[in-house]
Amino acid sequence: MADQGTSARVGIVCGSRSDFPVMEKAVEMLGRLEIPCELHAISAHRAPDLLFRFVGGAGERGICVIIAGAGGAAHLPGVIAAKTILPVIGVPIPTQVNGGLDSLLSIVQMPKGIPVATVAIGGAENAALLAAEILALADPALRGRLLAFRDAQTRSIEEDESNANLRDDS
Ligand code: RP5
Repeated sequence: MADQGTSARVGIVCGSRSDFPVMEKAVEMLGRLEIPCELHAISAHRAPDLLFRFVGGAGERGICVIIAGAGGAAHLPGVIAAKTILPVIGVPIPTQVNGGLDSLLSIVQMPKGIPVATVAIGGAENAALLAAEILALADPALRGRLLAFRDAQTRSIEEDESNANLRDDS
């Protein structure tokens, strides 16, 4: 478990430490937005009791949103969603056999009544941004940081484009 402090607002869970390279992109994005988070590897299949203990205590510990990444038979986000009404965002982990399409279909096909908001295959940054947008509904300072992130993103594309135009002219 990686822990960025005791006041984590986002819990990031993945099915295996082999998912860390993808899920660390969410940790990085949340750090950039100054949102404390935790990163855990708790398999729904290999350690279900530990997972249920984590989910059961998450809200009381101050976690507001859970990001769950899993690959293959990717049941982790759905199982977490079954045990909490905290918003759950699923990240399909790329796999060697099917490129992550298996993970995507496994995570996105939730039965009605138990939602998981699913991002693109490997889309951990967007999972972090979506978690930030949820938190920003009740956090004006975070809303400001998100708007600044969007502005910087747009400016960077505009600058690249204007530099490319300069090169075309030469
Ligand atoms: C899933 O199985 C994990 O989320 C991971 O993506 C995949 C493979 O896990 P390891 O065999 O690498 O531990 O549960």
